[in-house]
Amino acid sequence: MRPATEALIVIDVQNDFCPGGALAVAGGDEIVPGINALMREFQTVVLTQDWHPANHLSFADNHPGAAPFSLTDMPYGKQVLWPAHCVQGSPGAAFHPGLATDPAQMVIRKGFRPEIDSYSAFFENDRTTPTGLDGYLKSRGVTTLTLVGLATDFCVAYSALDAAQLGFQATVRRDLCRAIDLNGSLASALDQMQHAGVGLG
Ligand code: VGL
Ligand code: ZN
Repeated sequence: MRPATEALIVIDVQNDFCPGGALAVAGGDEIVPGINALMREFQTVVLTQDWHPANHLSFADNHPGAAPFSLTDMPYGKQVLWPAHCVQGSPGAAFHPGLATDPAQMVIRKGFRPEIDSYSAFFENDRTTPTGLDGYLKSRGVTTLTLVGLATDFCVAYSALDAAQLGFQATVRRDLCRAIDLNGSLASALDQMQHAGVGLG
C-alpha cells in the first residue's frame, strides 16, 4: 500500500470514450483491468466523469454547419468541436461497466456548464474556473498523483499539466491511458508534459 500522500486519479473511463461509444478512443477499454489492479495500491482514488448537458457548446451539433473535429473560437480560445458525448445521465456517460468504482472516495464531474468545456480535472477550459479537486486533495494531505485514463492527449494531459502547476508531483502511466491523437495532439501533449516535469511512466 502506498502512503496516504499519494492518490490515483482515473480520468473519464466512460462508455463514450470506449469502442462503440460516441467519441471512441482506440483501445480505450483495454486499460480497465490494469486500472482496477492499480487502485488496490492507493488509499485515495478519485474518478472523473465528463458530464455535459445536451446543449453543450463543445458539441459540433450545437454549431450549425460545423463538422465534428473542426476548431471554433470560444471566448476563452480555440475549442475542438466534438461529436456529442457523455451527455448527463446517458449510457455513454456511465463508467465502463468493468471499471471498479467502489474503491473511489470521490467522483468529480466536469464540463457541466453549457458554455465552457473542461478537459482538466482541476480547471475548466477558461483555465480559471476551478472544479474543487485541488482543495479536496490538498485538504486530505495528498501531494503526489498518478494519472490514468482517457484520453492521454486531452483530459489526462490537461489534468497532469494543471496538477504540476498546482504543485503536485504528477506521473502519467502511459500504459494505462489511450489517446485520441488529433492532428499531432499526442506528440504535443507528451512534449508539454515532459517540459512541465510530469513523470511519464
Ligand atoms: C475528452 C474530448 C472531449 C477526454 C473529453 O476525456 O479526453 N476529450 N471531452
Ligand atoms: Zn467532453
